[in-house]
Amino acid sequence: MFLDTLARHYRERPDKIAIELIRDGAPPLQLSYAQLEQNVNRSATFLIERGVYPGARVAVQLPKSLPFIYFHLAAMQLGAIFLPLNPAYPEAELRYFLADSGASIFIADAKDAPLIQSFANEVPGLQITAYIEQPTRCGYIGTDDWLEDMSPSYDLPLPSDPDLCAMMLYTSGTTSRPKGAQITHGNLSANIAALHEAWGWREQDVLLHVLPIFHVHGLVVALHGALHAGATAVLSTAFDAAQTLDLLSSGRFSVFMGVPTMHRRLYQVAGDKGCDLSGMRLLTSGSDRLPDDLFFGYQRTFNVTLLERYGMTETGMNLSNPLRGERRVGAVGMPLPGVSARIVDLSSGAVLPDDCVGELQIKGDHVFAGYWRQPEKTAEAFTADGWLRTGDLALRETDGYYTLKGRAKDLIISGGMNIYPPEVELALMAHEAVAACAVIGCPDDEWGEEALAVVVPRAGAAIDSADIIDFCRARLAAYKSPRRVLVVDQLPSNALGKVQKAKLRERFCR
Ligand code: MLC
Repeated sequence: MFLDTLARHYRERPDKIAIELIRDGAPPLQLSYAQLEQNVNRSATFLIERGVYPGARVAVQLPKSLPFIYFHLAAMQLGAIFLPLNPAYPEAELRYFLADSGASIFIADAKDAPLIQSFANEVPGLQITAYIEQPTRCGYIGTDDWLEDMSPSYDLPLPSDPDLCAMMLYTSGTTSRPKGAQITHGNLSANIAALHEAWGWREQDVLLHVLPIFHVHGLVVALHGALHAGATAVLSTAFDAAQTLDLLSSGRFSVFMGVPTMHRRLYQVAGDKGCDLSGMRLLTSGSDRLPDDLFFGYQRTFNVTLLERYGMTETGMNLSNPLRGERRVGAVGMPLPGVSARIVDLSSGAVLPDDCVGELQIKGDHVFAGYWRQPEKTAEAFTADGWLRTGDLALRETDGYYTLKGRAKDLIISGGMNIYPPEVELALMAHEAVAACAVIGCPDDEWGEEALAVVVPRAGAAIDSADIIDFCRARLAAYKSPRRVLVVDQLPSNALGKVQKAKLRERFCR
């Protein structure tokens, strides 16, 4: 399993750089595999001393930093369930995630301590809050009190049950509040082994890591990918297109992963001058559809062909264009090793032949174990014969390539982040001036889609767009809040009273 492979790297290449953290105004901080092991073990001791036991939920809301990685690996090592939280979540979301997961410990950035202390004792089950000082500034290699005080000796066996939950990633839904997707050790191992084989990961690889670290893309596909290979991951704490392009053109890196919004910014920064990145082994794009103009523009500008792949939180990666062979524009490739895919008619449930559009369904050891304490939602996510319904529409071409054709689920993807309209609509409905609302995604060159709120005011109430946006931002992370608000007298609905979002998109998306 992934942790066993990592333990082998700790032993076999102790001096090799596992992680390098790029810092503003200071030299990069380098961490060898031996130092990583030592600090992960110290962090495990820290957790044990605070009562963490196998199965406990360890919630962590830290910036992209070394302590985040230590606690991630330490929690999994202890058989606990790691729960990463986006640093952008406001109090209302934090309360929900902590309460729903039943986290017993919450590790957060010290700057947020006053806010967290103001509500922590109201969260059922939460026993311990621990604060880490300014992780982005120093990065911690045994120089910080909390780590130094901890023993690095650690002799508990690594988890051996593939069905044990390793981490929980919250995803929203089309009808409910966010649900915790339970990812097991077996899921992680199956997916990382498949990617290792398909993408030819090797020890010599140097990954430039610019993604957020609390999603499956940045955490599993990118970070685990590099660590599983015994390679080096160079972490930038935020994405800056000009800095990233400088780094990519330095010749040091072999692998880079991004979402289309990042790739578009890189391509715009490079401009007509371009930049030859053909020395790099692998540049991937995912988390949202890669537009055709970006695929070709990237080829012209950088002399490389992006490799597009398809995944989701509940599964990790499912399909990928080939490392060698045709990377087809507009296609998300073929099933990864160990992954089965099929296309199913949404109304009859019949499996469709090639070239027909239906729902993409997935099976394999990488598919998650269900939603945390939500058996009905878990049951809805799977067919009777055990296939995961992705909610994405796709077709399989006769030569085996899959192409996405739309969504059967109500979802907006903006800059690679999923925004679930029902969750935003729930927030909007709490506003006293809102009688009805619908949130739709409109195409946008930079973000892929942007969220637009269409709002019906209560009788006699006036809608102030800025106020509505601020209201949402107080309840939801900023990226989920609508960017525009439009006021209408009435929402179009069908005979069952369901809002016809397609009509709204036709009318309001420019
Ligand atoms: C930031 N903002 C966004 C946003 N990201 N709004 C909508 N959608 C987003 N994705 C907001 C900020 O809050 C800010 O608001 C304003 O937009 C401008 O911010 P910015 O500085 O331009 O944005 P930046 O910080 O540069 O972020 C853009 C980005 C980031 C593309 C780098 O969104 C990002 O890292 N995306 C990657 C997401 C990802 O890793 N997804 C993987 C999910 S896993 P204001 O008003 O406060 O200034 C998954 C499975 C799979 O999907 O297959 O991979």
